[in-house]
Amino acid sequence: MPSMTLFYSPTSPFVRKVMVLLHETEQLAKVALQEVQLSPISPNPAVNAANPAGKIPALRLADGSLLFDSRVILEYLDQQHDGQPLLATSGSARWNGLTLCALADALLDAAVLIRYESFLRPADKRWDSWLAGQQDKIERALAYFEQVASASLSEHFDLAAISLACALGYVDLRQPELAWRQRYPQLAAWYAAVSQRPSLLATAPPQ
Ligand code: GSF
Repeated sequence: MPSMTLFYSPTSPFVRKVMVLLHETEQLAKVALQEVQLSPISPNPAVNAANPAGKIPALRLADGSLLFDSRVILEYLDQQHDGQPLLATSGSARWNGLTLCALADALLDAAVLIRYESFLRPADKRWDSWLAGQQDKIERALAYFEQVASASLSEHFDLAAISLACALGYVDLRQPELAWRQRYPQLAAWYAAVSQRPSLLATAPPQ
């Protein structure tokens, strides 16, 4: 019987991070999924009641309390299993891991904002310079991950790796024309390898 409830959508890359962690740490049975639909222009009342920011994921715990956003939920769930922690609990490994998580989320934020700007916003109100600024953030983040790919990403499929894999999956879904693999071959090799993990295969977004 699940003790927690996750506000969920199969297409949300931020929710996917949580689902991948649940797979990796064998905690799926603890969490019931409450599927919701939302966007910044069609908010969801149940989500707004759970998270004032009106965003998913949000996680309701057994005692009724609520956690958000995805990074907080990942850290919480990482402390609820007996396996090897997916984020170091102290020292420079922890700060480095959290920094890589933050950059992966920044990459994903930029990709989601581009999606909203180019899909939701009326065509006559779109702002090319703003879109270009978001695209530059994606490019700089990819270049950074290319540099650290072999040193920081290879050893362990940790919270940073989960966050980055979900961000790259979303970029592939929404910007297939970006062809980032040609420019970032080490990152591409890393992603090709981790993409075969059951946790990522099971949570791939519907096309
Ligand atoms: C971002 C969540 C988010 O943007 C986190 O949880 O890490 N910093 C937050 N979620 C999107 C759905 S998605 O693109 O995964 C969302 O809920 N958007 C609705 C809105 O009103 O922005």
